[in-house]
Amino acid sequence: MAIPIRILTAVPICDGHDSAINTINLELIRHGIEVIYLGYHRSVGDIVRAAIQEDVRAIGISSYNGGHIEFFAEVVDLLRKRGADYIKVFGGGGGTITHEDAAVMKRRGVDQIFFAGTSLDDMVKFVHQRYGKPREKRVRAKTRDIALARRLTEIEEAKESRKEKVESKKQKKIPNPRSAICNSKVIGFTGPGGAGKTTLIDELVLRFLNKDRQLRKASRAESRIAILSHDPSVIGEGALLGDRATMINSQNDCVFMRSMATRGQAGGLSPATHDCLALLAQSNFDHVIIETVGTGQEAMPFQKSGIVDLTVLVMNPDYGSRLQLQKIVMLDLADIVVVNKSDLQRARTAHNEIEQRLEQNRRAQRLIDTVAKRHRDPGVDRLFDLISGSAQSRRGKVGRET
Ligand code: B12
Ligand SMILES: Nc1nc2c(ncn2[C@@H]2O[C@H](COP(=O)(O)OP(=O)(O)OP(=O)(O)O)[C@@H](O)[C@H]2O)c(=O)[nH]1
Ligand SMILES: [Mg+2]
Repeated sequence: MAIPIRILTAVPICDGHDSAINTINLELIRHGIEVIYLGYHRSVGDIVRAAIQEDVRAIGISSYNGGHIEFFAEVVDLLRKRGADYIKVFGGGGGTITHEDAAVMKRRGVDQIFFAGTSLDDMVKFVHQRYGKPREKRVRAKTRDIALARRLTEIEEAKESRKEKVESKKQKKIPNPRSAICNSKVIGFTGPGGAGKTTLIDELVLRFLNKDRQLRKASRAESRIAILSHDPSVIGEGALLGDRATMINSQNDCVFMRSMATRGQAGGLSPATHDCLALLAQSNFDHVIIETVGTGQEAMPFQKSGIVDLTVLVMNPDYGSRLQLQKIVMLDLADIVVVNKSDLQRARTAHNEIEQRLEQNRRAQRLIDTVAKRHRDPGVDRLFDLISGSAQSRRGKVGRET
């Protein structure tokens, strides 16, 4: 089975024309490519950081509002400065980018520009031919993020090409996430599709960064967070890895984010998750956050021994009725249950029903209501206090948090 090509796509700063790139993303995915979509209105720095962390083969930029000669060239230059000129740059922008502009852009290091009227087939063919070949032997990584990103790719590709025997030798060097040298706190987020997991994580990251800024003023110590985010895909097919487009605050030098496709594995994670998580947990991050894909009633994604310290189940108030709650296995296993979207009408009923369900477990689980899409939401503040360890010690029973 061929290893999927990973590509990052984005629209430049001050440009909201995302309709073209959405069409192109879909076509690439349909042809087996994994597309990490960063969204529109993105700076050169955000694009380059994301491309390095995701260890993509190339960056596809869609540009309509002018300034493309400078913007594309700045991306190429910053990749070079960061020691990542193995990542190539290509793109398009209808009739906005002229043939003369494209010639200048190519001279400044851009691989290819596509013009109005090019068929989607031709673009897909280009990506396969230019970026689908096996990588040349890589030179020594110039930064720790490049080294980490490559190691994650090696783990993922070894699983994919069934070289587990070779990989298992290397894996002996990767300790279990909970072993002594892994000092990161690993927090797992799971829950049904669209419950608000990504939005919530991004708000929590903002709080981590703000807290860190205050601490740094006092001690000058720098802390970093890692995020391992999952989106679904079937074996041999592409995937849209779109969490970066939602995680605005997490596009920050203090955050190392990696998007993974499940590549056919059921249950919310990828075949390579455990080993990638183990690697991140020993890579000097203070917190490692993992988000599963949207899961079903039977899912227990973190059950595999020792994978996370703390599990958070994010629920949508619209789960159905009390009967559905009886079937959700994670309600028995989660340390913290969040009723997100508590701005919605059914949220109060949902809170009461879930509270009663959790009381049956007789475990020290916490229940918190949040509105993740609202900035400075007090529910998210409470969740942050619990997760970051600054909250009071856990109560012995389910506590009402609102
Ligand atoms: C649709 C559109 C809009 C929509 C955008 C919807 C959306 N969410 O994307 C709306 C109506 C919102 C809009 C708004 C504006 N627009 Co407008 N818009 C267009 C329009 C008509 C089509 C662009 C498009 O999506 N084409 C469809 C794609 C699939 O086809 P294509 O462009 O031919 O691209 C081909 C290749 O280049 C390639 N390609 C494109 N990108 C990429 C990326 C990669 C990685 C690859 C491999 C290939 C590739 O794919 C296609 C293959 O055939 C163009 C005019 C035009 N005909 O180009 C103006 C145009 C881009 N808009 C323009 C302007 C000025 C604006 C506004 C500023 C208008 C205003 N005053 O408010 C705003 C700005 C919005 C913003 N926030 O940035 C100008 C830009 C002029 C300039 N550069 O100086 C244009 C050129 C119109 C014009 N002639 O004046 N716009
Ligand atoms: N009304 C409301 N909408 C929210 C809230 N939080 C998130 N959303 C919206 O819910 C939608 C899904 O949010 P995501 O954060 O992508 O949800 P997710 O659980 O990560 O989704 P998957 O990863 O696809 O399972 C987005 O449109 C958010 O803006 C909230 O508190 N209230
Ligand atoms: Mg998500």
